[in-house]
Amino acid sequence: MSHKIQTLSGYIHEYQKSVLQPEEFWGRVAESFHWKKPWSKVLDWDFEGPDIKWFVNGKLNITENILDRHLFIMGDRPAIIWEPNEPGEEHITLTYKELYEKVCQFSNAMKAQGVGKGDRVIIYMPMVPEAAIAMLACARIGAVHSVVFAGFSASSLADRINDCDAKMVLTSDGNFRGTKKIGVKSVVDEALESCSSVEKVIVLKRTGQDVAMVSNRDLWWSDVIKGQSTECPAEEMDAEDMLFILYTSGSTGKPKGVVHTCGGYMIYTYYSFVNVFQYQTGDIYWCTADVGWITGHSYIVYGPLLAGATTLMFEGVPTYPHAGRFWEIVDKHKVNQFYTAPTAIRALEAYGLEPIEPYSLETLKVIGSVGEPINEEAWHWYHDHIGKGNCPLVDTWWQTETGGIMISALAGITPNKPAHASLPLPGIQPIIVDADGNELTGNNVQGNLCIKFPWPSIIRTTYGDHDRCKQTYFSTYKGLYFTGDGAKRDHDGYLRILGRVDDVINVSGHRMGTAEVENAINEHPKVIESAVVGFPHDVKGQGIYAFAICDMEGRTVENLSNEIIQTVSKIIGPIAKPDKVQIVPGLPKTRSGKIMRRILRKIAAGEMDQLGDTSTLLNPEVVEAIIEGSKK
Ligand code: 7RM
Repeated sequence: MSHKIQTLSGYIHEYQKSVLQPEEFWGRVAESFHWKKPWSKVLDWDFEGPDIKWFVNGKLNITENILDRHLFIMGDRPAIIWEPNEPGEEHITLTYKELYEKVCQFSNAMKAQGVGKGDRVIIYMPMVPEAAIAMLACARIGAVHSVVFAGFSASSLADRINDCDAKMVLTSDGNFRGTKKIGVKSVVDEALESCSSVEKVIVLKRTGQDVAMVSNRDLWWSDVIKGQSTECPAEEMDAEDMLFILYTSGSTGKPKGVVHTCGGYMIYTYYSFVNVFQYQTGDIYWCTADVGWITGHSYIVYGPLLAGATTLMFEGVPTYPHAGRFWEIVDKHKVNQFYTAPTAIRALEAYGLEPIEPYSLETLKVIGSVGEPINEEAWHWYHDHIGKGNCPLVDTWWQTETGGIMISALAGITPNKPAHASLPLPGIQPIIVDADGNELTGNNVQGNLCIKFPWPSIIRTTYGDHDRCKQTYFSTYKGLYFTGDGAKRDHDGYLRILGRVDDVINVSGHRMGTAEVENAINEHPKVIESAVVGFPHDVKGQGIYAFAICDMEGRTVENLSNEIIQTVSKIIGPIAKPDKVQIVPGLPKTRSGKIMRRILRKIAAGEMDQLGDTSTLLNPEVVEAIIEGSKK
């Protein structure tokens, strides 16, 4: 089964076919998968609804395409290599056959605990093989998984559990990250105080730390799998049945549950994986993301395993026990494709070249970047010092909502251009529009990035609130999917992503809604009003800058700032902590009472000379005071 593009002219040819005859194009890719029943129509769509169906009436189970299909030819090949946090601990290799057995066994265990097709299961786990096993076991029995990044707070976890009415939570006692041992089960316990839908919690023993087990609710992983068969029939799923929900931040307060379905997601994650990374049988592929993010779903678990690849999972952090850990792992496991985030590159760059020197990195063939725009300087460092100047660097642009990589070079096939995601994958039809939605054709244009035709892994809905999906993505410009990103098509016709044009901040590749952070800050009893903006940050890409009007009675600026930071950490999680909190006497507002974030963004960036006209503000005098305060 190969749909791998081999040459530049092959790319051009495939791209044209995919645009002129999309149904024929995707039908042909889908034919090489195992379907329990064939589809009656490749695509039914309407962006108004939105109502998008791929492989209509087709029946399948994604795990049959990941596991059963690979058993005979490559049952003994490694599927997952797991590298633990401690370099001294043995790594684990699971062959396709072993993965098959573990997934089936855990599927049976979940069924025995009352989980069935359509039930929602929360996975709140560290980066251990069982996290992938849990995802696949859900998919095997038709349960809908929702992985929540194990760094989120109890209240963020509770919001997600309640939003999707989850019946079960899969978790671990704790999590090793660098020098730290972090409680995980304790966070679940706290979250469940405000959740009534959860019937069972299954706990994997990882750190061995003490946990409280609630009787009739909490069970050990090792106990529930005891005596369970290592064979489990794969549930028949409609192509449009839900595969998973993944919560992501947007420009309004509450994270939304992005829904992906079985058929289209399977086809597109496979297709994009083999083409972008030019994966060859036997290669060792490593993506450093966490399974709590979409990158972990599509390019640690589903895409690679659908392709029969060997995917490496790393439990730890880039700087433990030393800043060369990534490179040590590349050499140790002979990694061929390495996929990481610009923030990790910039953080490691700060340690200089010394940590790289002991390692040859000679097995690398392809290096990749994802999560935020990669600045030219970081691009060159990554390309020269990690790729040694001879690995194509794929700058992959995509989103939780797109399910898979949309704009990227195909490694070694289409041209590499620093800081440019470059060209759309076959089947992807991006356009740049002006503020009124007019398409800007030709080169040297800049505007908002939209997609004008569906692709198989496009978002189907936002869980429990279809109108929110419509409003967020399909209403800004009629007949188009709006990405929320700005983009430029340069003089050569390559696309460069310029970052968000909405109220979303991208901190180290993690999306944070400004409203979400403001809501958390406003929970502090001393805060009267707040406004949050992003500002340029050397390592994180963007940092979080919070302006807050507060009642200062009984507080110093310093202790109140710290309390605000702690409040955000408690409510959302440490990843949302503001880098800077400024207590202000007022916030700049329009006459209709809207906060002028544009002005706050300029102040946060230190661009005081570019504030523009502030005279039309309701309270222009406050701007001076904020500028003064920002210099402290
Ligand atoms: C995969 C992922 C999506 C947002 C997206 C962009 C930004 C991601 C790139 C990028 C420039 C890239 N999903 N983004 N990749 N910007 N170049 N290669 O990150 O849902 O968490 O974030 O991330 O703004 O809209 S995500």
